[in-house]
Amino acid sequence: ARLEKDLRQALTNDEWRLVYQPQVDIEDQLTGVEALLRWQHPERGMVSPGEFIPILESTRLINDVGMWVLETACKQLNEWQHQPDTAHLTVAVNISPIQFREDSFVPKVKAILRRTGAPANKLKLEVTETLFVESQENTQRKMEHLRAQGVRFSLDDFGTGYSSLAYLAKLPLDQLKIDQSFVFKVLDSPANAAIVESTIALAQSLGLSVIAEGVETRTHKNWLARHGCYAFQGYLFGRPMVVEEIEALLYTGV
Ligand code: G
Ligand code: G
Ligand code: MN
Ligand code: NA
Repeated sequence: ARLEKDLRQALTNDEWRLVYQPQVDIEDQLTGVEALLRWQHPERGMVSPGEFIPILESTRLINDVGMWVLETACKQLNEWQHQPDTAHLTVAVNISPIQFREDSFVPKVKAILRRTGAPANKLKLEVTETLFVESQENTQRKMEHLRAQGVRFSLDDFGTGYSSLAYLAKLPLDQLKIDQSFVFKVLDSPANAAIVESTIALAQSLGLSVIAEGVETRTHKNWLARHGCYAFQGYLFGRPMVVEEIEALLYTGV
């Protein structure tokens, strides 16, 4: 209850922060970032999302906080697009199904794009399979609307949900994100390796790009590249960090 009360005040108290985790290509060059939310609590210090996202969702506070995240990420995109060294960078933002299902979601995203001047085609929304379990037609319509504006969709935690694969044929996705739980085990579990190989093949045959998260070692990266995955995110390239550290990577390399 205390946590919920504090969460209700976090927005007005200016306690939300975004950190950014690098996404790189086969040559370890920075191609973009994933924006990750942190709560700078006056007494508890940095609180991680595992502790507060469920509460934000059950109280629907996720709607306002999620819009703060999008707006902050889009302001960053707008700053980056005006400098030659950063103009190519994409920003991925996690979207809770609760937030996506709001009637006002699409108009709000469009308003944020307009207000911030961010290039829509550099914005990637990370959604999860849970979103596709119910009201598929509504979901499809909303995704198509945003896709028509240039916004891209990446399917987070791929393979960890319970939904069928039928939605893959219908929804305007751009990318599958291989979940870290599969990536961690590719070297020692043949079953996991098979799942990752099949995911890469599935993405290729559907014309989607594929990115692996949770890449912690050079050996993991090389295995993934050998099997046709050429985009990566994980501690090998960098932890979630502040904007200044992301920009420094462009000059020093990861
Ligand atoms: O930041 P960290 O790597 O600890 O993230 C833990 C979980 O919190 C991940 O599943 C991530 O998707 C989720 N998460 C992080 N930031 C956001 C956000 O801004 N919105 C939503 N809905 N989830 C987030
Ligand atoms: O569910 P989502 O993909 O949004 O979760 C991102 C989460 O994964 C964040 O909490 C981030 O800190 C974490 N993460 C990113 N890269 C790595 C990694 O290489 N190893 C581990 N253990 N966690 C990672
Ligand atoms: Mn994510
Ligand atoms: Na994930």
